[in-house]
Amino acid sequence: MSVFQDALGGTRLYPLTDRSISKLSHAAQVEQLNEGGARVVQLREKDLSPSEFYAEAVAAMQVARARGVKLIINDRVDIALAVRADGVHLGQTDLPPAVARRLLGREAIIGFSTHTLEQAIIAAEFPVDYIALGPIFKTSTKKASELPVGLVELHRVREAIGAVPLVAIGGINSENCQTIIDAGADAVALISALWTSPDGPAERTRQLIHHL
Ligand code: 3NM
Repeated sequence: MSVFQDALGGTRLYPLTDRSISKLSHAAQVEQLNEGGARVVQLREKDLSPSEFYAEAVAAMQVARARGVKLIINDRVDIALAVRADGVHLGQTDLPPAVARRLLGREAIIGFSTHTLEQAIIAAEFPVDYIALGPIFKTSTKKASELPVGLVELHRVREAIGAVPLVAIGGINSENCQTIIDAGADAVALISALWTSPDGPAERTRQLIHHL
């Protein structure tokens, strides 16, 4: 089993934090998500300064360690290193995965965002533990997101990247998540469907994990 699949702990849910939607600290979000059974969480932060994000990440790591949750830091290899996170999630314009691997070591979980079949094929040769593809559907959470890739392209990526774990992201919710798994994703990454759920994030996390 890959380190990423190991981190998922038998679930297919990969939740991301979002302070602006949830109105909670990253630490409180990790707590809520783990309350619902999440085993791995990505801290995604687009507004705080590095020093503020560092302080939030330290607090989130304390919660994660106490609860046995794996934490992946979005974009920032320096912060992942500084807080001894379990890994980093890189975008197309972040540090190259091979450089992050050199800095973080063999044990770190490294994920990489792709938005087309071509990018995913290239990414499959990189030293990454999973490839993310998105947005699968229309999303308003990511500023300047690319055009939706859809289920057919998701399936093509699945066929093209062999055994590399595949995470689908963008516009995924309780209604469409099963179609994503059926199209070949190993896990679904969600933001707004968790943090805007009328049932609350912990309960929605629980439902999704049970459902998938
Ligand atoms: N990355 P929601 S789409 C963070 O396409 C992110 O790589 C994307 O939020 C990509 O679940 C996206 O609310 C937003 O649609 C996901």
